[in-house]
Amino acid sequence: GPALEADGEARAWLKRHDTTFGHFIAGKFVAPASGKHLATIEPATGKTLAKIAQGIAADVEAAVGAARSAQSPWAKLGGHGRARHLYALARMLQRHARLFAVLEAIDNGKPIRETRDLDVPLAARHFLYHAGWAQLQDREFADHVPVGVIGQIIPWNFPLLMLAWKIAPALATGNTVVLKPAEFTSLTALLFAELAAEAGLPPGVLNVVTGDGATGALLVENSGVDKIAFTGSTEVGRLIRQSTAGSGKSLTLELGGKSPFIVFDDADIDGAVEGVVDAIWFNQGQVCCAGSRLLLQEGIAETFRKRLIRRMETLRVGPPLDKAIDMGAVVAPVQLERIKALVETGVKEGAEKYQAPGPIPAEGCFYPPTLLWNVHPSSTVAIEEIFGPVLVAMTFRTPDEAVMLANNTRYGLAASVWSETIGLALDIAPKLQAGVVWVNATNLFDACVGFGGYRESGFGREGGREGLYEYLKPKAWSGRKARATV
Ligand code: TXE
Repeated sequence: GPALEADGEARAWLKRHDTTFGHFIAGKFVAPASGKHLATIEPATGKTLAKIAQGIAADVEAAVGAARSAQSPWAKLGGHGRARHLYALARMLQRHARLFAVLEAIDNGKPIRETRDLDVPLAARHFLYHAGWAQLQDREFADHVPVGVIGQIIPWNFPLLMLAWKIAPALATGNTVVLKPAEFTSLTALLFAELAAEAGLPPGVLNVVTGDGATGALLVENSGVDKIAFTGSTEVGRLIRQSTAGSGKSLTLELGGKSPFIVFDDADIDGAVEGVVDAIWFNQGQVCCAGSRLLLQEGIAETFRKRLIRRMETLRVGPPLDKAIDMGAVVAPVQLERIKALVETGVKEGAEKYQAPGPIPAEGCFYPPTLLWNVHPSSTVAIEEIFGPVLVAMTFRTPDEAVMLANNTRYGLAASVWSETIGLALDIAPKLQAGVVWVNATNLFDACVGFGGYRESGFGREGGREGLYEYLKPKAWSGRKARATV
């Protein structure tokens, strides 16, 4: 069928590597020191897609060593020299956009429409944006130096885009990188590293070590690493913070969220319903800033529920390479089980469950768009990040109550406010404890705006001028005029 034709190039790439991958260190693939591999499955079928290397201390050591040797020449290249490489990486992504989009869709389970229109172009955009900064660096950041060797650990929900968010600012500012992609979704990182080397990126500037959480922990503990940048669960973020405490490593964390989506009585209801679709069913809800808590003002709650359910009936769940689907598969069986268990808990604790009636594939990790209605603010599903296509809904009476409910979370990544009264929206926005507030909108991302959390959603920013400072150290210079010697 058409799906098979579409994934021909990706399958050919996998076959060229015998579907078994080493780490990518100092410009080439190297066999894992342990000799051990992990299977990575295709979420839509449950079948093994490829085998990735399980990194142990010797692999991490080799990668950190390669990054260390490459760092000083990379920094000495200067901003303009590095900008040329970043532009080349952006062009490389654009040239192979289709291959990346297909590989990402089959490895992660997300719709090809999203990888084609968002993941890949936004990743390219990140390199272009940071190439611009690299060109300005010698002038704009003369009183700063690179941090050095950066260990970067990324999650599975946006594998390629998170790679771009992490490595573009680090490389632009003269650092070198050891990247540990998530064990479920390492393939686009390996493809990227291979094609980056072909595009002329010097060996050792970007190294990829694959493996599970244990490999990540080894990278965090490695004494040759100057900074750790992590995106993932709040639990692992806490472990990393503990293990880097007192080490002299700097750290940035982008963690979980339970972001509120607040709709006032006077909102454009149809617009807000579309906003909800994007907020919670984009990428199967596996988005750290997903608008997962719907807060509705009482006057429109019933109308909103009816329109939302009508819209849910039109959402199509299916294989990632089908261009007509709205939702693909969730990333792995363990994640599917987690979602199912949390929804059961929600129902036990009193929520009314509504699921879209459309057909979903029998095999693979599929889960329907789900609404939990009448959720009590203290119930588990109102508090825990579900990280799946599950929306929980609550109501409020007054704007003050909306703010209180919205901030009633340990997280603080994002928030959406919907009202046609701009004065009301602008009054509410600053009161919301979140790194980004969207007004009559949701999920707007821009390379030139720093993204990151408050509270247990972490610290540090990615993107924008502020994101660059995360990869630079201030350096003060002062002294006296040299006394002339006779
Ligand atoms: O995340 P982990 P998991 C949340 C979401 C999800 C839950 C579990 O709620 O259901 O976390 O997902 C590496 N030291 N988010 O278990 O474990 C791991 O190999 C160093 C939210 O997959 O945090 C992977 O590369 N590294 C989130 C990365 O950390 C370790 C995105 C993320 O995996 C490690 C993902 C350790 N001890 C999950 N243990 C978001 N906010 O975007 C694991 N890793």
